[in-house]
Amino acid sequence: MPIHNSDVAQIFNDIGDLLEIQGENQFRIRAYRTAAQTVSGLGENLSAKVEKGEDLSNISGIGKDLADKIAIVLETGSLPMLDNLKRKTPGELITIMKIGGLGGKRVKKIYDELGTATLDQLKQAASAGKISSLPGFGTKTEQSILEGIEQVKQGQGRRLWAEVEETVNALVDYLHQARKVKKVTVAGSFRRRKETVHDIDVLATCSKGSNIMDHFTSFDEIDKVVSRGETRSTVVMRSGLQADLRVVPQVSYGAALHYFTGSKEHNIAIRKRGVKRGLTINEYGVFRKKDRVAGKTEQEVYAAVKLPYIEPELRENREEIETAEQSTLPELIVQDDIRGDLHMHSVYTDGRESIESMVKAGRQRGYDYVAITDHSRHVTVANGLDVKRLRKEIEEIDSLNDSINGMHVLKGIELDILEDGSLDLPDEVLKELDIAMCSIHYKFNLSQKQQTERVIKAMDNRYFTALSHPTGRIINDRPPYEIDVNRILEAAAERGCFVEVNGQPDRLDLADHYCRAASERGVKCILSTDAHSAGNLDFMRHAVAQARRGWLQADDVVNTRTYTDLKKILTQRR
Ligand code: DGT
Ligand code: CA
Ligand code: ZN
Repeated sequence: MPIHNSDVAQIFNDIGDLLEIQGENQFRIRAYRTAAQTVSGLGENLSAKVEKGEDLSNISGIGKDLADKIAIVLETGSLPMLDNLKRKTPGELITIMKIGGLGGKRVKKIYDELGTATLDQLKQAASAGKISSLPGFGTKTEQSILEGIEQVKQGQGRRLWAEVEETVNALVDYLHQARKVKKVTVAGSFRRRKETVHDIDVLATCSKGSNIMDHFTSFDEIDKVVSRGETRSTVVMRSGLQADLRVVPQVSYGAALHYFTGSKEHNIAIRKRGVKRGLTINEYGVFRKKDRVAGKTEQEVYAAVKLPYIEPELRENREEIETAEQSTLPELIVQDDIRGDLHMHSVYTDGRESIESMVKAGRQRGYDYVAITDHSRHVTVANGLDVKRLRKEIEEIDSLNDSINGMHVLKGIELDILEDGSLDLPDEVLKELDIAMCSIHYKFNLSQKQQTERVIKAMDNRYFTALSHPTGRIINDRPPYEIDVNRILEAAAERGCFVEVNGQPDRLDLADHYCRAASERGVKCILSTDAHSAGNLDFMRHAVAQARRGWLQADDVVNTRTYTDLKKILTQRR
C-alpha cells in the first residue's frame, strides 16, 4: 500500500499535538511540526526517494532520528511512538483536539482546569459557561467549541485542502487507469479551492464496457465501500476522507460538472436565472420543455443563461452572477503572474536552508526576486535576529547579490509587532532593509480595540511594509485573534501599507472575503509562502488560489511587479 507524504505529515502533526497535550517542551513539539511541514512541502514522494536509495536524513530539517521514523512509517504505515502517545492521552482528548479552533495547548489548559476528558464533559462545561470563565477564553471560543463538538460527533470534520490533495491526485490517477475511461474530474469544494473540504466529488465519463465502478471500489487506498451503484458509489478512504464517484453521460458532462462543482448557493441562483428564461437546469443538462439545449460543457450552461464563464473559485453566490452579467468579472490572478516570493526564512533563524539554497530554489521557480525575511529577536524560540546578527545577514545578502546574475535578493525581516505597537528592531537597522513583513506572534488575547490599535500604531512606522498573516488564525487549530480587519485595511490604505496573503496551507491568511475587501479599498496584497524550506516555495499556489477566491487580479498584488517597479513601490513610504 503506497504511503503518501501527507500520511507521514499527519503522523508527525498528531505527535506534535499529543506532545502539546502532554505539556512537552516547545522545541520538541516544533521539531515534529516542522518535520510535518517539510515532508508535505517536499514535492517529491518519500517512498520514491527511498526506492532510489536516497538517505532521508539528507533532507534539511530531517535528522537521523526523524529519518528512521519516516522509514518505519513507510514500511508499516504507522509509528509505535504515536501509538504510545495515544495510549498515554486521557479520555477523548485526541478527538477533542480535532475540534476546529482548539489545538493541543488549549485542550490541555481546559483539561487541566476543568478535568474535561470526554466530548460530553466538555459539552457540559461549555454549556454551563465554565470555559468562558477561564482566563484567555471568551464566549466566542465557548460557542465555537459547542459547534465543534456537534460537528465532530457527526463526523463532519473538514480537512485542509492541501492535506487531501495528494490522496485526491492518487485517486484521479488511479481512475484514469480504468478500462475505457474518458474524463475524470474532481468537482465540489476541492475544485472551488475552498480552504477546507468535507468530502470529494469525482465525475467521470467513459464509453460502453468500462469497468470504472469495479475499478473504483477496489482501490487499495479505500478503507470501506459505503455504497455501490451503476452510476454512483461512495467510499471512505484510508485517511477517513469520503469520496463519491459519479459516472455521467458525455452529453451531460458540463451540466454535471457545473452542478457538482457548486456551490449549492451558486447553483440555485443559476437555476433561478434558467427558470426566468423558461429553462430547467439540473445535473443532466439544460432543458427547454423536453429538449436538451445545452449541457456538454460548462460554458454552454452559462451561455444558456446569458452569462460568460465563471471561474470555480468565484462560485459562492457572492455577487459573481451579477458581476458576470455586467461583464465586469475580475481577470483572476494566475501563478504565472507571480515574479517573486517576499516572505521566507533561512538557517539564520528557523528556516532549514541557507540563503543561497533558498535563492536557488526561487530561481528554479522562474522568479526575478526573493526576499529573505528571518525572524526578529523577540521570537526567541525561532532564534530571532538582533541588530548584530541581522547586519551579518545583510552583509551576506549584499555579497550574494554581487555574485549572481538575473536574480535579486531583497534584504528583509519578519518583524515582530510588540505589545505596545512598537517594532522589534530600531529604525537605524530597518532602514538598511528593503522590506519588513510585520507580524504578531504573542499577546493574542488583547481586546479587539487594543489589538487593532497595536497594529495601526505599528503601521505608523515608515519601515512597516506589510502586515503578515494578518489575523493569526491556524485553520482547524487556532481562531483568529480579535482584530478589526476593516479598520486595519482602512489604516493600511491611508498609509500605503500592504497586507499579506500567507500561503501556508493551514494559514491562508488573509481569508478570501478579506482579500476582496482589501482590493476594494485599494490595499495591495503580497502573496507569499513564509517558506521554512526550499520545497515550501511551492505553497505559492495556495496563496494564489486564496487570492483568486478573493477576486484578486495581478494588479492587486505587489509581487507581480517587475523588480524595478517593486523597488519603487517598496520605497514610496520612506
Ligand atoms: P464540502 O463537501 O462540504 O466541502 O462542499 P461541497 O461544495 O463539495 O458540497 P457537497 O459535497 O455537499 O456537494 C457537492 C456539490 O453538489 C455542491 O457544491 C453543489 C451540489 N449540490 C449538493 N446538494 C445540492 C442541492 O441540494 N442543490 C443544488 N443545487 N446543488 C447541490
Ligand atoms: Ca464535497
Ligand atoms: Zn515567517
